[in-house]
Amino acid sequence: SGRATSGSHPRPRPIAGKPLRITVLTGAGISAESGLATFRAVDGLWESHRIEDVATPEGFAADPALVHRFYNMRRKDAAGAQPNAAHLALADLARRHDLTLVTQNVDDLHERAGSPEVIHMHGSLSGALCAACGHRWPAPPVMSPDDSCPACARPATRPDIVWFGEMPYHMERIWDALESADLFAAIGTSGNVYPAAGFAQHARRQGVECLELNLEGSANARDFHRRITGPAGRTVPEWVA
Ligand code: BJW
Repeated sequence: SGRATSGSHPRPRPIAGKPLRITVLTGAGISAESGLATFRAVDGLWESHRIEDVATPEGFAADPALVHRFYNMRRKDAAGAQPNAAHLALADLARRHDLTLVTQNVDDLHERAGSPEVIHMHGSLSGALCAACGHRWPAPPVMSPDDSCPACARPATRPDIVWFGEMPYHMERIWDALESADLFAAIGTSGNVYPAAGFAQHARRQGVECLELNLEGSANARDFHRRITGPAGRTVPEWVA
């Protein structure tokens, strides 16, 4: 698959005045220009720990303080970041089309850009979850393993994040939105982590046009009909214009 040239991609123009049904999946690449690190850009390490060691239930069980430190840092970084032109363009797209916005990101930059509804399939930095009773509540800026659950009082708090081996959230709604879309677009995601990495193949099999916006071809690039190559802060506003 070569570089897609601008002008050859399907623009989300209304057909006969009717808005299109568009399902968008975003990944870490859309927040890169807001200054938030992607997962696989460097070597997937954080303080010499493999991402798989801090983003798994087993990693949390082995060293909850380490995992909380990782997410406390991420929460602070996200709070200090601003939405970029790509987040703003997707908020604008929702005003003109029937958009289902699914993100793998745990930051809130889509919400702060004005997107009316965001499906956080991998959870959110703004949520706390009790590993003992399943109660959810808004996360404080800094969490610790000693924090007790407001519902059951047990010290079993964790970030409300979907780790490896856990079931991503809202999957039924997401499969429905993929199947009923006119267009599926994946923005800034490397196509390494399932089930999100399988969305394009799933949509394509239902006859849905699939478009990728990325700096480079993703691991599942062949599942897309087209690619727009470049930084999301430029390509997404151009695409939705
Ligand atoms: C730019 C840019 C710019 C840079 N402009 N672009 C086969 C089928 C199904 C599942 C599996 C399977 N094989 C293995 C699994 C299990 C596993 C998995 O997929 N493993 C793989 C590593 C193989 N999946 C799971 O465990 C998932 N759960 C699941 O499958 O449940 C089913 C089940 C459960 C139980 C029993 C039975 C079945 C859960 C996955 C949870 C992922 N969690 C993480 C961490 C938590 C969130 C957090 O801490 O933030 O989510 S992992 C991490 O990767 C994070 C991300 O959301 C996710 C995806 O990363 P993303 O967004 O793609 O980022 P990068 O860094 O990889 O890529 C950035 C991209 O942007 C690059 O392409 C750049 O080029 C681009 N870019 N700058 C545009 N400016």
